[in-house]
Amino acid sequence: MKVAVVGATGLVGGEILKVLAERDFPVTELLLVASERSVGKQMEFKGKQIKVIGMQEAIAAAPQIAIFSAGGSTSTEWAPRFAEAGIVVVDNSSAWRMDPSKKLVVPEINAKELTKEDKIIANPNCSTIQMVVALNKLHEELQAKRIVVSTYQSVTGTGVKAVEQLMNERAGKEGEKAYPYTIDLNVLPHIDVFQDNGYTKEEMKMILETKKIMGDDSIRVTATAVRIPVMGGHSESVNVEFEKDFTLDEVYRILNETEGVKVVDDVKNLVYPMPKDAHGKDEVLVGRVRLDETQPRTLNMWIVADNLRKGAATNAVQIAEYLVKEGLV
Ligand code: A2P
Ligand code: 11C
Repeated sequence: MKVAVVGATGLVGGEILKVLAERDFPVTELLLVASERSVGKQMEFKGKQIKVIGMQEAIAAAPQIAIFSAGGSTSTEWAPRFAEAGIVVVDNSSAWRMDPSKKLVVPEINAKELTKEDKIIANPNCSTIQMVVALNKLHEELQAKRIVVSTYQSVTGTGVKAVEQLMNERAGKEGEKAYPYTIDLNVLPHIDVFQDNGYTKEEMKMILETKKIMGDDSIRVTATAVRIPVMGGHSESVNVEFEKDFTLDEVYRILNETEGVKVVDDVKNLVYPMPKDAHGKDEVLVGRVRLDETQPRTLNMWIVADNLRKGAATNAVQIAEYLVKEGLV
């Protein structure tokens, strides 16, 4: 496969290169693509130096697959141009996710929906991916009615500039700011832009994308998305009410059978998921599983994953792997 990584110089782009190499994705030629600012820069893939190219040059080189992680406006402008040239785009941005004509894919859940007609495939938001990976099988067996989620999100979700802001603040240095306030030793109840309804766009992504991926509009979802001065992964406190009755043993059985989930839950020995442990891993870690004692058929759980891996790069590469395996590209 001739593969292009668009946004190769970014945080997610770098992780995509790592994941392609680790999983031995069948790459015959790799095109590293970024903005004009980076054209000519050298980057390494599997021990080889590769020169970064621009968008037009990438289309002319005719890759079969392009994995985009260069922000929404770049995707809005360029993904259709790649698709028109016959290149299948797996897009990490929010540009196409809620477009009814585009599939929003978490391979463990709904890759089967993909066909040869899908030329732009959307990769969900990181905080949505880890939640639906943990909840989908529970939903299939117990029918989720309502989900209340609060997130604790790593600065890596914002990109290179935010990591630099945190590091500069820690070192007492001046520098560019990715956030409107200090992030070190602080918490910002604000991720992405505020909408007219008072929610942020990140919160609305979790609400809308969850229903689309699970293919069920009847699930009620509400979210509060929060940025914390942490690297390595996003954490989520999730309260979920089900239609059907269950025991905690059944919940553990379902979670243990869920593809992509690792149960990390032994509070007697102080074992629970933390971003530090999720960092660099592809699994979604689930712990602190317990009954909500205030109402029946309701569960509390704590879900942690590396937002740059399963939340972005790994999920996108898994979509590409599925396309190759099923001969859709
Ligand atoms: P560049 O490094 O040349 O700016 P992050 O979110 O981690 O900051 O990364 C964003 C990625 O998207 C980078 O690789 C960046 O390239 C790329 N990018 C930003 N704008 C464009 C654009 N207009 N065309 C192509 N790539 C872009
Ligand atoms: C964050 N979830 O942590 C965001 C990053 O829509 O793909 C990913 C934004 C997106 O800030």
